[in-house]
Amino acid sequence: DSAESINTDIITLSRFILESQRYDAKNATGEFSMLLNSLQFAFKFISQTIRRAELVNLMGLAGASVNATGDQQKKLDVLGDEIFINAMRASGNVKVLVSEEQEELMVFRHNPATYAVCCDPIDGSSNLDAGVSVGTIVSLFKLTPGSQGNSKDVLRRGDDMVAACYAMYGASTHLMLTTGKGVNGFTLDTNLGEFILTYPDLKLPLQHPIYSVNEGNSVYWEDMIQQFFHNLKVPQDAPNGKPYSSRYIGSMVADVHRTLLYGGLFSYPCDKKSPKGKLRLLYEAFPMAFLVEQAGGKAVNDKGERILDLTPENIHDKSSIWLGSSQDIDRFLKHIGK
Ligand code: P6P
Repeated sequence: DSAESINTDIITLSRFILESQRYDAKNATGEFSMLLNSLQFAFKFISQTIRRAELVNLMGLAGASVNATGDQQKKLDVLGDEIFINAMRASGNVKVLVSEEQEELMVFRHNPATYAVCCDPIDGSSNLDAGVSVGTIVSLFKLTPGSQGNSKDVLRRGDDMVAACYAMYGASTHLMLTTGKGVNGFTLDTNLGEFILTYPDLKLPLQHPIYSVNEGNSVYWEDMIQQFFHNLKVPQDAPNGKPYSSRYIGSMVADVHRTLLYGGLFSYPCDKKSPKGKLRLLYEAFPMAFLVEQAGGKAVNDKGERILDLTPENIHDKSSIWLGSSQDIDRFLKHIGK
């Protein structure tokens, strides 16, 4: 680059958090900055591990490769989980951790810890071998006074979340983050090893003619849902008389990322195979609903209930989900009479 074209005042994630903490001077304990630094370390490490895996064939291919000592190479989702757990334990301020890869809730006996973290360390990992973008999804709750370090710290209403984010490991590594004051997006500069602010105060379009759903499930949907998607495809019924385009990657982070940037509608409805839905409430639906709402969109379930009004009974509870541009979600709500 010629000298004048280099931006010499880049905003890294660390600087962004410090500046936002400074505005919240009243409760700027630095705890949140510390936790976010541990989170971003985990995202960088997972990102690098995934990219290296494609070279050293770490991926869980059929008859998984074995290393020199002959022991079974770990699949990437197990590696991602270990990386994430170690980073959260080392942060010193996480007491409770829920992971999609761990049947039981994990408790770290730090004191004083401040946060409970729920995560899907590598969401969409079944697509990894095909080089499809995958990601890490995280929801954060602040411990309530008198917390005993158990499931009560996370079996809470979605609105109790203090932050949510995902890292998407695609052509670049992107991080979308909300702390309840809008959504900001960052892109990993691998030379600097820093996440750089690239999507300040992101807002998704009010409406966009894209729907994203696994149509392979359509015979298992209830009629009302089949009719809704049919109407999006029939020109005279479709909004503005033009049929919607279908875009489905099958990796939630990638489908939601596209929805945040372009708008439209993403859905995983309940069906006869998955009567409670497929996606998990605590570490898929909740964080994505928080991000989409903060970007000006909406997130509801098949019954039209707001996702962030729900409370899980168990840490791996599932939910149907419809999220995206507010006018597209309103069209669904109207269709079901809400
Ligand atoms: P289906 C990936 O396995 C995942 O958990 C999400 O990332 C994705 O949105 C969904 O499941 C895809 O499910 O049934 O369409 O393959």
